[in-house]
Amino acid sequence: MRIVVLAGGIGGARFLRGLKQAAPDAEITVVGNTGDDIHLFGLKVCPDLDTVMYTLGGGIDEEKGWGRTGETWSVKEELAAYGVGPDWFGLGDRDFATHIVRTQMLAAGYPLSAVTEALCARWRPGVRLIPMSDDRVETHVLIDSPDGSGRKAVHFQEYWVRHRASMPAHAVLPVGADRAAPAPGVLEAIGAADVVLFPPSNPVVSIGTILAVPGIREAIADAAVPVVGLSPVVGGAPVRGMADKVLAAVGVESTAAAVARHYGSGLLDGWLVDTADAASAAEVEEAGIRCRAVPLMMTDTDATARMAQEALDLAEEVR
Ligand code: GDP
Ligand code: FO1
Ligand code: CA
Repeated sequence: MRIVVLAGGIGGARFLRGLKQAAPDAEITVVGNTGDDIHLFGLKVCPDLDTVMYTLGGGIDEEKGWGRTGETWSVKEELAAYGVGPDWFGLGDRDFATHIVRTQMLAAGYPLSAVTEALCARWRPGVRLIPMSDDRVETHVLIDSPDGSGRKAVHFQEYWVRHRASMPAHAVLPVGADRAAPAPGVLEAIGAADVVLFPPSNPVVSIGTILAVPGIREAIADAAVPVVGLSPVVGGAPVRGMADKVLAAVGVESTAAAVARHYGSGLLDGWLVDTADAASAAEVEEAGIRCRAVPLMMTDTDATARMAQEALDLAEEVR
């Protein structure tokens, strides 16, 4: 079975670990979000691609959900000693190696998709990881200027990590998306898929950004195969992180049903909500999307595998 998964970082990566266990013989292609990418210290950092690669390759810092396990911070300390910032983004010594190799290969002319393939040759994630685009896309967020002089756009990472999304986001801007092309293999993988899954990733800055690349949303909408998603919102709040802030920016309520309606029946054939939100299944069905209420907490790989199996079962039901 060929499965295509649109993934952001932590939520998508953890879901993929369960999917691999639920469907060990499936050929899984992951279309990774690159809107979180940031250039720091002359290096290109790809947080969501690295989180998927490290998580599935066994190198992730499990507690944080990002970065490398067994990390040290000497380079970060030395940069701070030079007064060279930013100091709010935690890049560890092991992680720096990934960004050095990536930047070196990009400078040699390799596209990001080829670089990602080369990095995955070491990590062997057990899925094919393709960036959504080889073109530069960076999500920015419109906030009120702290000095009250109006509004300004800051890089997503500055909003998310430096400011911990502590202020309202007035708009989320995937800069460059409109001029970006799907990376080689993305449209082909979607066209050849037996099922497309939207994991419980951030609907705005992870899956939304991937769908903002011209051609990708259309390919999925046109795909004559089931598209099934899992809600990242349970009981009226994101399970983890601040997705509610960016959902509000795009006028979407933080409920499982609102997220399903946001994707729409033009994209989604099926939607899994947590048992806590079973009452909202009727609302999702009214939107023309088949809905099931199942446990959606990724407490461990077995629980996640059960969620993934539920999604695959729902796909067969709507096929
Ligand atoms: P990020 O790029 O690191 O933010 O990761 P993703 O965008 O891939 O996923 C983040 C989303 O995962 C958050 O909005 C969370 O609500 C969601 N999430 C995290 N853990 C769980 C879980 O156990 N169950 C569900 N349903 N969603 C989760
Ligand atoms: N997230 C944080 O909350 N704090 C950090 O210092 C941080 C550093 C970091 C370094 C490399 C990397 O690949 C990811 C990193 N993340 C960090 C996660 C990153 O900000 C993710 O993009 C967000 O968590 C949401 O996608
Ligand atoms: Ca992300």
